[in-house]
Amino acid sequence: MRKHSILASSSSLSRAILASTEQQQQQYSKLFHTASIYVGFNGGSSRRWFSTSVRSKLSADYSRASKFSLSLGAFAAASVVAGSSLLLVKEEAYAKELVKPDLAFKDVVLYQYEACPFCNKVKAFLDYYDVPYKVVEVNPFGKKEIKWSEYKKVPILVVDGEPLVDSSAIIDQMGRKIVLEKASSMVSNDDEETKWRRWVDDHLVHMLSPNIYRNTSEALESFDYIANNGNFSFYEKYSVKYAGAAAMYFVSKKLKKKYNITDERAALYDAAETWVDALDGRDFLGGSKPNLADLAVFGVLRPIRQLRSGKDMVEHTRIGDWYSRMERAVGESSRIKT
Ligand SMILES: N[C@@H](CCC(=O)N[C@@H](CS)C(=O)NCC(=O)O)C(=O)O
Repeated sequence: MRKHSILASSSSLSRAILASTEQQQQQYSKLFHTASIYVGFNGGSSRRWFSTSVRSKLSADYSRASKFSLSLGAFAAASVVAGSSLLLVKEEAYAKELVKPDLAFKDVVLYQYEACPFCNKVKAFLDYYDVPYKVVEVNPFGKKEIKWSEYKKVPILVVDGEPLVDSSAIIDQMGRKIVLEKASSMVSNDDEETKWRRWVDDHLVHMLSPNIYRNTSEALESFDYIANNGNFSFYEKYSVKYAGAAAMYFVSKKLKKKYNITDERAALYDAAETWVDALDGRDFLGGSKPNLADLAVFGVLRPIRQLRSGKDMVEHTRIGDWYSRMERAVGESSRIKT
């Protein structure tokens, strides 16, 4: 009965959207654009699984090595130890960058939507540089959590009381805070890095909505996660899943037109291949370590990775190896669980 009425209301909503004026459609679009970014899964658990399995693989290697050394003698043992060290060196190359304790921030709070690609870009940066942060999940209807702010979008990062807005600007400013003292080339005007960071904001992010809402089952898959992980009241949670999925299905068709996309999957695969071509055989765009463009691409793709579209992307393109290296490099989330 309840399901029936929800479906009925979502189909009236769809009809309403189809019949609405351009101005009304913009309002629908705005309402559900906000909900639309609630897509994806917490990459933390898969990363934890990954690092745990790498650790257990290494310890299994060590335990095998010691048995081997007992039976074959010191020479063999030395070779195995050398082999394991090589594994460790490779693992180290993919490790996160640690901010020195004297540069640590006292209080970092991220106002976000769990699956917003821009918020995930900031999280990838904070996780990679191991900056501990608290998260405030904003309710898109009303946004009372950011009432204090004139800027009404997320992410907003409050660093020791100072609010920073806009994902790329936040990363630039945080980068400068760290780099000034660290004297490394983390924030550079490197043309390649800047160019690909822009590509993420101007091109890659626009591939997401048309893909995750491309048909009713993918739209429902996306909104199931959104409903269960966002900050919604009991009633909002149920209406968001069905009404949101129905609305975004239609909105995504409009977005396809706006961004000149004919086949959304092909466009997503094409973007993934373009990125792999840009790597030009390197582990990361930054070389042996990720740079800010690597972190930006990884951040916006992370929310869709476990959805149908993300799985298809990894299955049908060459991006998977780089993505796995990024998971290892970014490592565990530095989010403070409250
Ligand atoms: N250029 C901004 C875009 C931020 C943005 O559009 N955020 C969306 C969530 S993904 C938002 O807050 N939308 C709220 C709204 O449009 O009312 C950034 O990079 O941070």
